[in-house]
Amino acid sequence: MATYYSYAQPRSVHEFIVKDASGKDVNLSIYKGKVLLIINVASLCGLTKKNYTYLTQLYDKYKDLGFEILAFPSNQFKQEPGTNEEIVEFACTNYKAEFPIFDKIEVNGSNAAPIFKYLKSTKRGFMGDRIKWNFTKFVVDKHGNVVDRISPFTPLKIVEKDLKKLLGVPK
Ligand SMILES: *[C@@H]1O[C@H](CO)[C@@H](O)[C@H](O)[C@H]1NC(C)=O
Ligand SMILES: *[C@@H]1O[C@H](CO)[C@@H](O)[C@H](O)[C@H]1NC(C)=O
Ligand SMILES: CC(=O)N[C@H]1CO[C@H](CO)[C@@H](O)[C@@H]1O
Ligand SMILES: CC(=O)N[C@H]1CO[C@H](CO)[C@@H](O)[C@@H]1O
Repeated sequence: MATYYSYAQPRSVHEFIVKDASGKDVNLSIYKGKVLLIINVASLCGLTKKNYTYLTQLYDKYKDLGFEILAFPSNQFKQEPGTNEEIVEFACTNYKAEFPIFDKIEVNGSNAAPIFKYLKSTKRGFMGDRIKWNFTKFVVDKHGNVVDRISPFTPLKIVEKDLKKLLGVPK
C-alpha cells in the first residue's frame, strides 16, 4: 500500500519558526495571545527614520496591552546593505526600536521566507501578492490569523485604529 504524505497547510502564524538576528530559531507560538504587526523593514537612514519613530511610539503605547511588532529586514528593495548586526544596531541606537528585528530575509520570489509566503497567500495585495515596497504591514490577531494587509502609504493613524480594536482598547 502506498504511503500518502499530506503536508498540512499552516493555519496560523503561530505555526512558523523564524530566525532572530543572531540566527537562533524563534517559534512564533510564543506570540499566542498577542496582536502582531509583521513588517518588512529597510534601514537606510533618513528615509526610514519616521517609520521607525512612529512604530516605536505605537509599540511603547500598546506593548503592555499585548502588542508586538515583528520586523523583518529585507534587501529586496535595494536599500538594505548592512549585516544583521548593523541593522539591529541601527534600529536600537538611532531610533530606539525595542521590538524584535529578525534575520534578513527575502519577501518575494521562490526564496521568500515561508512566513512571508504565508502572509501573502492569506492577504493578497491590490496587484497580486508580491510585496511592492518596504514597510508593508500584516496585522495578526491574538489567535494567529492574518486579519489585514496594510500598504506602507496608509497613514499610521488608521493602523492604530485597527490595532486598538483588536487589543480591545476603548476609543
Ligand atoms: C512551537 O511551539 C509549540 C508550543 O510549545 C509546539 O507545540 C510546536 O511543536 C513548536 N514547533 C516546532 C516546529 O518546534
Ligand atoms: C514610511 O515609509 C513610506 C515609504 O516607504 C512612506 O510613504 C511613509 O510615509 C512612511 N511612514 C511614516 C509614518 O513616516
Ligand atoms: C523607507 C525606504 O527605505 N523606502 C524605500 C522602499 O523601497 C523602495 C523601492 O526599492 C525605495 O525606493 C524606497 O526608498
Ligand atoms: C523574485 C521577485 O519577484 N522579486 C521581486 C520582489 O519584489 C521586489 C520589489 O518590487 C523586486 O525588485 C524583485 O524583483
